[in-house]
Order: sequence, then structure tokens, then C-alpha cells
Amino acid sequence: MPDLGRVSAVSRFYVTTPIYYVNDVPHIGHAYTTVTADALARWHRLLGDDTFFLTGTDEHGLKVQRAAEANAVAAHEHATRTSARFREAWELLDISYDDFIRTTEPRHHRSVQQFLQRCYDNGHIYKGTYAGLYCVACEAYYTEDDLIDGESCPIHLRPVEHLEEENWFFRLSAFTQPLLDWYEANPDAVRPEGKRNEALGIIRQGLEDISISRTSISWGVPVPWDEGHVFYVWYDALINYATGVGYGEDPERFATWWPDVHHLLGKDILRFHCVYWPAMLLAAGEAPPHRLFVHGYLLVGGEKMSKTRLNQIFPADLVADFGVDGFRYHFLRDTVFGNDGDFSYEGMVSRYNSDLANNLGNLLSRVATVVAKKCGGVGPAPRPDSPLAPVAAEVYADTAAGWQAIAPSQALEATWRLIREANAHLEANEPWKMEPGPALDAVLGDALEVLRIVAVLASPAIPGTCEEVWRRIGMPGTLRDQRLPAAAGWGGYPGGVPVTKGDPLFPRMKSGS
Ligand code: ME8
Repeated sequence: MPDLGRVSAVSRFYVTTPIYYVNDVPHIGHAYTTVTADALARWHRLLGDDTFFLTGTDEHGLKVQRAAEANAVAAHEHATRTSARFREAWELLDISYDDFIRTTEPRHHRSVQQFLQRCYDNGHIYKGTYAGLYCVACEAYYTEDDLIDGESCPIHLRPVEHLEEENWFFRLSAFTQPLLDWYEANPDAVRPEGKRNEALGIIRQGLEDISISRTSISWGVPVPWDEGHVFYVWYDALINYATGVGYGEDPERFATWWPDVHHLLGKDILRFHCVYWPAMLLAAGEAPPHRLFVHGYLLVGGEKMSKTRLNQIFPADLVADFGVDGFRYHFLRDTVFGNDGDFSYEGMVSRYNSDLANNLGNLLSRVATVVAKKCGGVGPAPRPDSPLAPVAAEVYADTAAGWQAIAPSQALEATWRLIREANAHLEANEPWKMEPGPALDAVLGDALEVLRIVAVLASPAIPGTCEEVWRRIGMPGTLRDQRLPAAAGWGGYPGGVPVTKGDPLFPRMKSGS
């Protein structure tokens, strides 16, 4: 079988999510990026790649300081509490991160200070005065042209504030040409294409130097060469991706993982990641990231979800109705990763019923019922020449291509084709009407083999359910020990093992329940 799905000759996969602000508790927008990163990490672990999945929380800045003041607690206390809420949400959603970074950790302070000291020593940081229009929610300055009606932030639609202070500046303007050169030499670095063009548009307009320190607040990483200044939250935050793999502490480890990283992020933070971050890395003498994948917004009623618009949906509420894997599947399958997607409860029920209850759930329950009735509960082996074998080979290739392209909806669509074909195969042969014997065994063995392969291929998306399928069809060990592509090869189901009939994997939901 062709070895699709390798990132590069080196079998390593480093994936990150943005680190989320602790002024807000996790909602389905945060979960969307995080579940996707998790599924990619799980896919690469299946491939046998040495995988590192980093997420965490962004705890400095004015926005967090003000959220803490509003709750009448110290900033660090507030950050600790909210950061814990993110960890709880990720535990609920079966997120298998390898490291959870908090920007208030000493290891991160050390890394930020070393990174920016390098930029300073290389002559890319200088002192100046900044006067500008600042959106606290974005933690960013805007020009008047960017504003809505000359006064409001284009993302948060609320008035910006006038701020004036002495700052350290990063000489971003000097990186216009190096960035253009980097984009040209790395046409796939920013995906999808439309987002790459957006970033290029920003660079081609010409870049201005940016202020990277503050004296007005103390809640941040101190500037090592100038007491009284802290780094502006974004310049501390972006460096988390370097801290996570040992920047400044373990050069060998850093060199192992960097720059072959896959950053996932929403389009709200494209400018920081696709323009500022590669420039900062160049300034520090490091290579820019291998891949930046920019996805769209999850919209609710056509609008971006946000605290200020009071339209947030929290993961636990949906998990209560759909289960963890119902939740994960929906967000991976429903929207093409990259585009905006409108979330609706009705749409979620309908996809859950069709793909999970009717297709996957039904396949397992039909097979287990007939095996119990007609084969004494012992699963027969598949045929080597089954008509489903070539379908399984195509499905593996398409599934691998989907994950490789960071297109989970495409990968799952491919995997579900095998489920649909197996259900059609059962309907054509009607094993529930057949007499026990070799003909019945052949039909059931093939269907059990499909379930085994689907359990492997769908496990990055719905890990708990797939482990359960694995157990019920009588496979030994756990799915985590499986390796692709071998585990997707036809003929791995041994036969002669006990098949368990259990409760429905995904009980059907009533529309509007
Ligand atoms: O921006 N649709 O943190 P943040 C899709 N701390 N994705 C969404 C979303 C939505 N409606 N809402 C949030 C920050 N997200 C900075 C990042 S990184 C060095 C610093 C996801 O808490 C999406 O990934 O505002 C978006 O980019 C991120 O959460 C913003 O999280």
C-alpha cells in the first residue's frame, strides 16, 4: 500500500493551537481549533510519527488584567482559574495534548527574554514613542482607516482607546522584502490559498514598525534590557510555540522540532501569525514556521461567536446531548476547515443521526446481532477476495490524503464511504435471512473487517467510540498500538473471536430535542 500521509522524510509532526486568552472561558470556537489539532496529532501518531501537540493559555496583557479586576482577584489568580477551565474542557473533549503551556510560567519568561534579546542584539529593536488607537479586546493598535465609523474596532465593534507611551519598537518595516522572499520560496507555508493571498496583501501594502513593549502595565514579561517595560502580550504569546519545544533551554530539542511546525489558527489572528511571527523569527535568526493553517469562523446565526455578542455556546452543553464523539465528529466533519461555517443545533442533530446513528452505529449493531444469532457470538474471518477489499484500499488512500491536507471533513467523508458500502453490501446480501454456513460467514467476516478498518481510520476523530468498536468486535489490545498503513490493510480481522452486542453506540436523536 502506498505510504501516503508522511509529512516529510523525517517522521515528525509538531502541531499547535493558538494559546487562548484567559479573560474568557472556552467555547465551541476554541474547541473547534483544538479538536482539529487533536485529530491531526492522533492521525500522525497512528502513522508512527514522533508527534508533539502543544496548546495552552495566553495570560498576560491588559485584557486579562482588566478581566481580573472585574472579578476582584489578582491577575495571576484569575489566570490560574481560567486556565484550569481550558484544561477541564480539553479533558472532557478527549484532547491528547502533549504539553499545555501557560505564558506565566518561568520557562516561558526565560524563552521570551532570550528570543527578544536576540532580536535586540541583532539590531531589530529600538526605542520610540507610540501614540495610537488601541483595542483592548484585540490587544492591538489600529489606524483610523481600519476602524468602523472612525471609532470602533473592526473585530469587536466597540470603541478603541487613545494610548500614548514610550515603547520599544520592532523594525518590521525592514522585513517586508525578506517576508516576500520567504512567501515566494514557500508557496505552501500559509494555507489555504485565499489566506496566503490575504497575508501577502498585508505585506505588499508595506509594513510599519510595531511597538512591542508597554510601560503602562506590569502584567507581562519584563524587557530584560530596560526595567519598567514589559513585552506587549502578542510578542510574548507568539513565542510560546518556541518555548514549547525548548527554545532557550534545550537547543538540541528545539532543533529537533523547529521549524517543521504546523500552526492552526483562526483568521482573526492571521496578521500576527502570518506576518509578524515569521518576521520575528527571521529577526531572531530562526527559520519561519513550516506551515500556518488559517481557518474560518464558526458563526452562530451568521455572526462570529463572542463574549460581547452574548452568542457563545459551551462544549459541555453540546456534549450533554451528543456525547464527546458526537461533538468532535460534528466540528471535524461539518465545515471545510478553512471556510467559515454556520453552526446550528438542527444541522448537528441531522448529521449525528445520518452519519453516526444510522451509518456507523447501525453497521455495528446489525453485524453484532446476526453474529450473536447465527454464529454463536463468534466473528468469522473476512474473505481475501472480498468485493470490499479494493474499496477499503481506495478509502485508505483518500482518508490519508485528507488528513495530510489538513482537510478533516474530506478525510471523514472518505472513511464514511467504506461504512456506506458495507451497509449496502449487507442490504444486498441480507445475512439476517441467510442460513448459518460459509456464505453467511463470508458476508459477516467482510463486514467485521470493515468495522476493524473503520475503527482505525476514524479513531483520530472519535477515539472513544472506535476503542469501543475495537473491543466489541473482539480485537485484542488497543487501537493506540495500531500503525498505519499496515493496520488499514485488508485481512487483519482474525476471525474466531467473540463479538459483543452492546447498547447503541449513538442513540438516535429527535430533531429539536
Ligand atoms: O487570539 N470560530 O486568543 P483567543 C472559529 N491569545 N475559531 C474560533 C472562534 C470562532 N468563532 N472563536 C475563537 C487569541 N476561535 C490569542 C492567541 S496565539 C500566539 C495567541 C479560536 O482566546 C480560533 O483558533 O481570542 C481563534 O484564532 C482563537 O480561538 C482565538 O482565541
